[in-house]
Amino acid sequence: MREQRPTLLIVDDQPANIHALAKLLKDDYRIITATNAAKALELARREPGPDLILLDILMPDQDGYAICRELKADEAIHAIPVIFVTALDQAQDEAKGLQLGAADYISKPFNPTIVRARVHNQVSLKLKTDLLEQIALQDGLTEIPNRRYFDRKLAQEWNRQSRHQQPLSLLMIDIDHFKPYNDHYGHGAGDDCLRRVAQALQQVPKRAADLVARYGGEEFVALLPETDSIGARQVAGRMQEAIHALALPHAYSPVADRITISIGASVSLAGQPATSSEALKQAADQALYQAKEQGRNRLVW
Ligand code: GH3
Ligand code: MG
Ligand code: MG
Ligand code: MG
Repeated sequence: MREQRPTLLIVDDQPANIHALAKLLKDDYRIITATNAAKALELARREPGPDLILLDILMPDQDGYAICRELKADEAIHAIPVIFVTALDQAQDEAKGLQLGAADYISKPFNPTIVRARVHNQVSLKLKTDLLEQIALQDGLTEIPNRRYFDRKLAQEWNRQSRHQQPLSLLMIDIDHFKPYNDHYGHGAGDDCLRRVAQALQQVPKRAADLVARYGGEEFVALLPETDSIGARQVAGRMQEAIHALALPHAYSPVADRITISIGASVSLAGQPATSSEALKQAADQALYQAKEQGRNRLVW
């Protein structure tokens, strides 16, 4: 479990400087430290990443400006705020640091109370931003990832699998005859059903990189990186079984006595010229349409 205190990464080539800052901040934060650029970047990239980086400028191998530039150029870590803590006290040094994207700049010798206050302010802002991001990417009803998150992941995985020549599978999942369910059992029961289906679907894929999201309404998607059609078929089959096992009664469905799903699947094959992630989505959508046409409660490729 993640420790409750926010994490600070202190980067300085001189252990005595690290010690002075750590002493000042250790009661309120979990402290991790690095004395060179390579270690600093490694710790910044390790999950869960730091909530703030205190960065020295004058260091023998790679200076703090260069580290900051690298942090800000990497999409995965560019949102971690950086405060320079440095002996350089000229306006042009500070200007350079801020222009590189640092959140703040503290020159030495520092006032301990001011350092604590500046660190606190930047960490509060970071935690608020994290929370907003989490809310923006989660579906409010089912609490699984939403379409915005899915679209972002699809773009990332599409680029990755094209580079590494790996298959990428996509499942579009739609609840059958959900309108009559809502009409007869009520909207509240419909919402409950969506939550239970979402939870059940989310538990099916096993790999960390697999993603299940609510695409909209009563439609869900599963993104399965490095998964070919054999693997995706297994996942789809287990999803059908999981929803069957939920046994949510649906007396107004012409296809079964309970809630069922239709699944349209598509795979982008390793080694074949990639078309686009949009085409992958359209193929799954087309397959889903056919699954509905052919009588629902089934998987179509
Ligand atoms: P099909 O088997 O062809 O998919 O039929 P269907 O009735 O499931 O499809 P249709 O698109 O006609 O209806 C979807 C229904 O899903 C209509 C809408 O009221 C319901 N729905 C969409 N979003 C929500 C939601 O957030 N909560 C609830 N309760 N119902 C929703
Ligand atoms: Mg130094
Ligand atoms: Mg439907
Ligand atoms: Mg639908």
